[in-house]
Amino acid sequence: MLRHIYIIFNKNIIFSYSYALAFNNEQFKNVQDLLNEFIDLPISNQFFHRPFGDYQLFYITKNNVFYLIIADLVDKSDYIKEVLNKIIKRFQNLFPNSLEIKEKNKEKNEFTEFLRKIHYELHSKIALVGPYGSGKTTIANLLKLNFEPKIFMNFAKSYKINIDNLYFDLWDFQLEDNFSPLWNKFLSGADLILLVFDSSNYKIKTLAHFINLQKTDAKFSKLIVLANKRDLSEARELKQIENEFNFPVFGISFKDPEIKNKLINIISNELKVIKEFPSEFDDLLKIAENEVINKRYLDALNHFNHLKDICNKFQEFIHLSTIEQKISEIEKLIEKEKREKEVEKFKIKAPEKISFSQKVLVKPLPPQVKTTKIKTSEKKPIKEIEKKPKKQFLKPQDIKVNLDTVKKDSIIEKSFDTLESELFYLIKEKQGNLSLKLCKTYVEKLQNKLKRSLTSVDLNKAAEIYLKRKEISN
Ligand SMILES: Nc1nc2c(ncn2[C@@H]2O[C@H](COP(=O)(O)OP(=O)(O)O)[C@@H](O)[C@H]2O)c(=O)[nH]1
Ligand SMILES: [Mg+2]
Repeated sequence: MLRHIYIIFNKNIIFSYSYALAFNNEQFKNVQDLLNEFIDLPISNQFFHRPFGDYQLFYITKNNVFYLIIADLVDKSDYIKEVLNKIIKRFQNLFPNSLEIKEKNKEKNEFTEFLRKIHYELHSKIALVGPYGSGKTTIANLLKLNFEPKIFMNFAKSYKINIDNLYFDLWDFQLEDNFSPLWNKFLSGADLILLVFDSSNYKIKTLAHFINLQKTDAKFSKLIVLANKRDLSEARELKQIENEFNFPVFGISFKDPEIKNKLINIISNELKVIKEFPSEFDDLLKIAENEVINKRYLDALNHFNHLKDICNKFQEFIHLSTIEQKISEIEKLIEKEKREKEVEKFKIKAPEKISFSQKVLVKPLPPQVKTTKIKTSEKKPIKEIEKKPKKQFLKPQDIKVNLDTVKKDSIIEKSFDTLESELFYLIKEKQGNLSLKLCKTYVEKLQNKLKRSLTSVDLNKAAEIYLKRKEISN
């Protein structure tokens, strides 16, 4: 059966669709690594196929767009190739420019609808197998939808059934012969085999025969064993039957009012059919993004982690990388906020008003001496041309401030009240720790040694030297 469809353009997944689970995130990264080489240097219009782990990869590049289908090992490349061609045709038709798939919602829905139909038309097969009288036809009648069954000569009938919104053909064997040679044909190409036996009356030899059929003629088909008629074999522990039979089994009974849901669940889990993707995903994404805008980073982180879990659960890798990137950005912002708060705590705040207890006398500066250029021809004594300078006053228009530079500088430069708090912050930034008091002593010693006021470069060096010494002493 089909599991995932990916459409990749310019190395980005521009569309993905999932029917059932296959690779988890880690495994999918390996798939991408494997295919990247091909995506980088594609051989256009050629269909490729290869097994990978428990599944198969089918892919082709057409008009620079890379199409990938992940399907089961049991699937045959002839019909998957046909499916792929149909998908490409419809995709090109709906989105002449590939990236339009991200914007054209109506067409995207049409495309998704078409992909559901593709699965329906594939007639993915589930085969009911087991001894005559074990309850196969009873199961088929319980699950079948109101469709005309298909009849295959005299030996098989198939019914449409629905498992978590996906359609399957459920095949029921019609002959009363446990060892008929037609069983091989009946099993062929099944995605899943349901081996049913009467838990109140069975022969190990007959069951071994059916298990053997699966091993030899349908080795890529999944197998579930159903111990039916548990109402008649209640007295025996299921474990006891399993041990005797040497196979894990699900006990079921038609006397159980929940039998239909129970059977659908067993089949759905085995095939890993994807339950409906949460419709609130897009809303949750918007909420999470809003939390970032409003700087509520912890809430944003919680939301994004929840979205990441949904993506992983549903293997929706198209969103996963952006969400992971968002999470790492938010984690950095949280870390930064934490650091800033810590520095804030240790910052020495300047008093709001500065008052002086003593009168401060300010001496005027000596008047500036104005000199005029002396022409060499006029050999007048210097003293003569020295005039007493006039008093000069600044007028408002003399003061020009370039607001742009003022703004830029104040953004770039961190303002620190004291040199020691700057040093404290620098050491903290380099993952070290030195108390403000010791920072002050350090700054004073340095000033004494250098006999000048310290620059940011000096402080940076001082922080580095301190950390290096600490590292050596450790
Ligand atoms: N007591 C009991 N009878 C069942 C159960 N399931 C099926 N049967 C009966 O077993 C008989 C054979 O079932 P059928 O579906 O025709 O078996 P098939 O030959 O494997 O298709 C029928 O009379 C069913 O009503 C069950 O869970 N409990
Ligand atoms: Mg029958």
